[in-house]
Parts: sequence; C-alpha cells; structure tokens
Amino acid sequence: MKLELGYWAIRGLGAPARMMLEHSGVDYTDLKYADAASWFAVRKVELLEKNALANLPYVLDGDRVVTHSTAVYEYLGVKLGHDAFDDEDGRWVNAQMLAECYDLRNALMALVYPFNGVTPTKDDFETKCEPHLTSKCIQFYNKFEATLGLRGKKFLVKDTPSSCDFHLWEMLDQHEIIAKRRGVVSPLEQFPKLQKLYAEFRNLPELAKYFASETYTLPMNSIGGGAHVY
Ligand SMILES: N[C@@H](CCC(=O)N[C@@H](CS)C(=O)NCC(=O)O)C(=O)O
Repeated sequence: MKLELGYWAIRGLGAPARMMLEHSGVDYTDLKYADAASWFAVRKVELLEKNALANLPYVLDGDRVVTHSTAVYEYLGVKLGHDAFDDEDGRWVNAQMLAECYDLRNALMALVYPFNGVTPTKDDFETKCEPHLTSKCIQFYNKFEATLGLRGKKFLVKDTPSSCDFHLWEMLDQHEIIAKRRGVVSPLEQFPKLQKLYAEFRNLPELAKYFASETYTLPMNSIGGGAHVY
C-alpha cells in the first residue's frame, strides 16, 4: 500500500516530508488539504480512529498513522533509509538536530503569524525581520555550523541527507527568501559549511523534480491563517 502524506496546501511542516519522499523515489500520495472542512470534518475524523493525536502533517502507512512533524520525519527517515546510521551516535545527533530545527522554526513562526502577539501587523513583521536574520537566526546557524565542523561530514550527520537535513534545508531556504526579498545580506554569508550544505542539497539530482514542481512554489505559510507573507 502506498504511503500517504497529509498536510495543508502550503510548504510549512509538510515540505521536509515531501522532499524526503521525493528523494527516496518511493511511490506515495501527497494529500494537500485546500480547505479546513476537507481535513477537520472528513479525514481527521477517520484518522482519529487510528491515532488520537491525528494532526497535520501525518503519514499513513497501512494501518499506522504517525503525526507530529518531527516524528513524521523520523518515521520516513527510518522507512525510506535516510536514517540508516552507522552508529548510535548518528541516531542521537539526528534527533537533536531535528529538535534544534523545530526551535528555529518556532522562532520564525513567532514572527510570521500575528496571533503570537510579536508581530500583530505586517509593519511589525517587516520591522522585526532584519533583527531576526541578523541575531536570532544566527544563534541557531552558529550551532549548525559548529556541528558540521565537529562531524566533518557533508550534511549534519553523514555524507548523505538524514531526516534532520530536510528540515534544516527548508529553514535555510525560507530565511534566504526572506533576506533576498528585503535586500538584507544572506544570514548564510558568515557560515561557509552551512552555505555549502545549502547549495549541495539544492543540487541533489533526486530532488530536481521537486524543485521544478508546483509543490516547491506553494506559499511557505498559511495565508488563510493570517501569515505575514514573505
Ligand atoms: N507540533 C505539531 C504541530 C501540528 C500543527 O500545529 N499543525 C497545524 C499545521 S502546521 C494544523 O493546522 N493542524 C491541523 C489540526 O489541528 O488538526 C507538529 O510538529 O506537527
């Protein structure tokens, strides 16, 4: 039975999982919910019978529903082979990097959605983008750059992408887009190792189809949910 990935028709937390599926070459269904009713009133109700936490994103594998983005990425990583580590250390570095990426995402989401109270208006968002790019995000990039230095691999854990690299890349790309559109210097500029990872991942032949697809051009966050658009 084909794996089913479910998420809103945006990049958000769905993009890393979509890239993992594409990268593996497996046949899968990418359900992109375009409206609240099709998720909340229909599919969510069905999936709650299998997993009381059912949320977006989720992956359905036979009778098993896995939800919570980080668990979804780990599940796909194990299932599709991205997270085949040579040693225990790799497994735990990956788990920690996934958590770090989620923290970076939360720091960005605090700006992106007005309901967090940090950026009630679009002007607040515009004002706070630059300090985020030059300070907050740099604190995270420092840790990723240092990890690349400590491990000496092309990606955070090994020389091929593990699940954490898919979320990391999505975060790097969203920050690059924010910076470029505002004429702010790339936050990657002072991080040569991270910059190389960002470029090499973008050139992976397994992802060429994804980057050429409409899925890559979806809005990064929920416009209906009030997101300040990048
Ligand atoms: N911590 C969860 C957050 C899940 C979440 O908030 N999902 C949002 C989209 S990013 C949603 O709209 N979920 C639909 C629902 O509540 O059923 C994760 O990492 O997946």
